Amino acid sequence: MTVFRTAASVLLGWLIASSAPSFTGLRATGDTAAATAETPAEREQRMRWWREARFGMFIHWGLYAVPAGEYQGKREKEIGEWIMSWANIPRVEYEKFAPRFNPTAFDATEWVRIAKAAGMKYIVITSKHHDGFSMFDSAVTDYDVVDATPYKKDVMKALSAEAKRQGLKFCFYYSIMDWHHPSQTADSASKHPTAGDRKTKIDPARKAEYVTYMKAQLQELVTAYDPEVLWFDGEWVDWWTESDGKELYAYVRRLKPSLIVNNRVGKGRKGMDGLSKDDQQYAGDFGTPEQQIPASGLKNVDWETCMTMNDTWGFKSYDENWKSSETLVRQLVDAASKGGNYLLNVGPTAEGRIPGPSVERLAAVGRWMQVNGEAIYGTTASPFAAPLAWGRATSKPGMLYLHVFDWPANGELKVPAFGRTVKAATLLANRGAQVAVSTAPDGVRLALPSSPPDPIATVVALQLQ
Ligand code: H79
Repeated sequence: MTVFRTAASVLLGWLIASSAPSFTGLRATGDTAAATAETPAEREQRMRWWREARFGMFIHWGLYAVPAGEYQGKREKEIGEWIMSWANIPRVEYEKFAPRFNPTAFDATEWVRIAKAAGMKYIVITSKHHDGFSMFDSAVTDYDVVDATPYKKDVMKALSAEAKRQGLKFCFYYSIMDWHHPSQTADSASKHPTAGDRKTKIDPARKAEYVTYMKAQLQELVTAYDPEVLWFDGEWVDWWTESDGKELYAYVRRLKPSLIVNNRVGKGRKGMDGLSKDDQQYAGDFGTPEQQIPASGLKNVDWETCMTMNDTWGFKSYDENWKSSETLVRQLVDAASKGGNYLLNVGPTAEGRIPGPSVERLAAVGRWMQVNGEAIYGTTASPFAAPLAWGRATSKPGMLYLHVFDWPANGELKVPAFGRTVKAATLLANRGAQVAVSTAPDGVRLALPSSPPDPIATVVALQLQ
C-alpha cells in the first residue's frame, strides 16, 4: 500500500530539506497493497507534476448554485453547497433544483483560459458533492447533469477536453458522504431523514451496494475523463473506515496507476488542518488543510491548502466578502514557502459564469505570476529556520527567492544566514538591474530601491554559489 508518508517527523518547524522527500511507505497489507506498490523513484515520478504545479483552481459547481444560498426566502449564512443541510431540504424538494439548472452561459474554453491566465496548472472540479448530484453523465444514476437538467450536455466532457487542450491537468472532487443515495439518511434528529446533514447514517445492509455504486462512478470518471487527481471529501461519516479508504485507494490506482489521491480517501486527516495523523500509515498521497495554511514548514510531506475567495465554495448570490488579490497572492507565496500547493476556489453560477469578482482577482494574481512565476513553480520550501520578518522565501537548486511583503523603510533588507554564498541578486520585476549584496555578521544585506516595484510582493532572486 502506498500511503501518505508518516507524519511522525512532520512538525520540525521551518528547516526543510531541499532534497527529495524520504519514502517510508510500502507497508504491504495484502492484495490491495501489491496493486499499488511502487519504489521511491516511481512515487517521485508520479508526484512530480503536482509538486511543481503549486497552484490550482478548485471549482464547486452543482445544483446548489440554483438556490445560491437562499431557500424559501431565507438567506443561509453557511456555505452554499451545504444548503440541503442548513435549510433542511428533503431529497424530493432538493431534486427540484435540477430542472432549473441550465448553464447556457457555460464556456469551458473561457473557464480554462481564466485558470491558465491566473497561473494555475490544474483544475479540480466537483463531480459529485455531498448532495449526491452527478455533474457528469453517469450510467448508474439518472440524477445527473445530462439526464436530469434541461441543459442535457456533459459539462465535464467539455471541461476535461478543454483543460487538456490548453495544457492544464484535469482532476475530480468526489464526496463519499451522499445525501441523495437511498443507503443513507440524516444522522441528526433535528433533520428531515432525507435532508442533508453533517453526517449520514448508512443502512448496514446497503453499504456494499453504495460502495459498488461509488466504484462504478469512479470507474466512469477515470475512464471517460482521464483525471490526474481524485480529491475525496465527506469521509468523516462513522461508517467509512480506514480499511474502506485503503481499499478504494487501491481500486482507483489500479484503474489508473499514475493517479494522485488526497488523504480524505481514508481516515487519516486531522480535522480541518487536514494533515495526516501519525499513529499509523493512512491511505492517500497528500494532506489537505482546509481554509488554513500550516503555521510552519512541513518536512517530507506533500500537502495542498484549499481556500475560498469569499466565504463559500458553492455560489451564493450575496456573499461579497472577497479576499483582496494581495491576500490571495500572499497566501500562494506562503503555501509555496512551506512546501505546499494552493488550491483556490471559484463557485460558478447556475448560468455557468464564474463570478466577476473572482475573475478580476484571478487576473490580478495572473499578472503577479507572469512576472514572478519562476519563484513559485517547481520550488521547494524556505531554507530559513525561523519566520522572516519581512516576507517569505522559496528555493530552487542554485537559487533562493525572497518574497518581500513589508518593504524596508531605508531600502536595506536584512537576510539571515542560510549557509550559502550569494553570487548575484536581481528583482524579478526589473531583471536588468543588479541589487548590491554586502555581508553582515548575521547574514547578508541587500540594497533595494527605496520603494517596492510591486507592493503585493516583490521578489528578489538570489543566485547562489
Ligand atoms: O467541499 C467543500 C466543503 O463543502 C467541504 N470541504 C470543502 C472542500 C466541507 N465539508 N465540511 N466542511 C467543509 C466543514 C465541516 C467540517 C466538519 Fe469535520 C465535518 C466538522 C465535523 C465533521 C472536519 C471533518 C472536522 C472534523 C471532521
